[in-house]
Amino acid sequence: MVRIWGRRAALNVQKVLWCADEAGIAYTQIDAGQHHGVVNEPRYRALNPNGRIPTIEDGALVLWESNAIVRYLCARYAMGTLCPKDLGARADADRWMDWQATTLFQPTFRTYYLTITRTPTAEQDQAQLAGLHRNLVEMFSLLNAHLAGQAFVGGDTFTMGDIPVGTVIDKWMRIPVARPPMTQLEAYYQRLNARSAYRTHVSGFAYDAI
Ligand SMILES: N[C@@H](CCC(=O)N[C@@H](CS)C(=O)NCC(=O)O)C(=O)O
Repeated sequence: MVRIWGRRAALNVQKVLWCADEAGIAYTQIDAGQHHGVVNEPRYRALNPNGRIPTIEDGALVLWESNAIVRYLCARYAMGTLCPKDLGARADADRWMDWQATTLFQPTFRTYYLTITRTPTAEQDQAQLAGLHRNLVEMFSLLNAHLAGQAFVGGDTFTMGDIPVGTVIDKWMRIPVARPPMTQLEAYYQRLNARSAYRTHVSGFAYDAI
């Protein structure tokens, strides 16, 4: 039984829970982070010295970093489906996972999202927000164009490559900000929402849930 540490509303934990359900993995989830505490306790720091969430335990294996966890779970429990066997297709999925972590999310989307949802309007830096919004529209336009003629980021089938970007798209689609129409991205969001694990672990939460 895999143990997944982290509060359910956290985007990086949502990736892992969504992935676990897609892969049909038996797991237990343990609340940690924010008001749940736990992350500063020595027993948690022994598992994850960053004091961040998520962390998983699978037998003797302890792993942190959400995208690494998603890669591991897919390779271990969903090889040939969520983790493509073909190395080119796998690298393509990896590419979108890395793009989510290093280009889309950190620092741009994370800063934008946290400002919109956690900072009182009077304290928001509107010039900074406008710049971040411009960058995000450029990035989502790139993905929108990529999705023309294909259902998922790696082609016609859902893979691990869809999981990190899927969690960010959910927040982007629901935060109360202006979004230029993006037909393919909107259709992709609907396709993700047709998956019960996505509704359970991602879009079923309030966009600003803590
Ligand atoms: N790069 C790490 C980031 C982990 C991270 O920052 N997680 C956030 C939640 S999404 C966290 O631990 N926040 C503090 C908390 O919830 O107590 C990953 O992808 O796992």
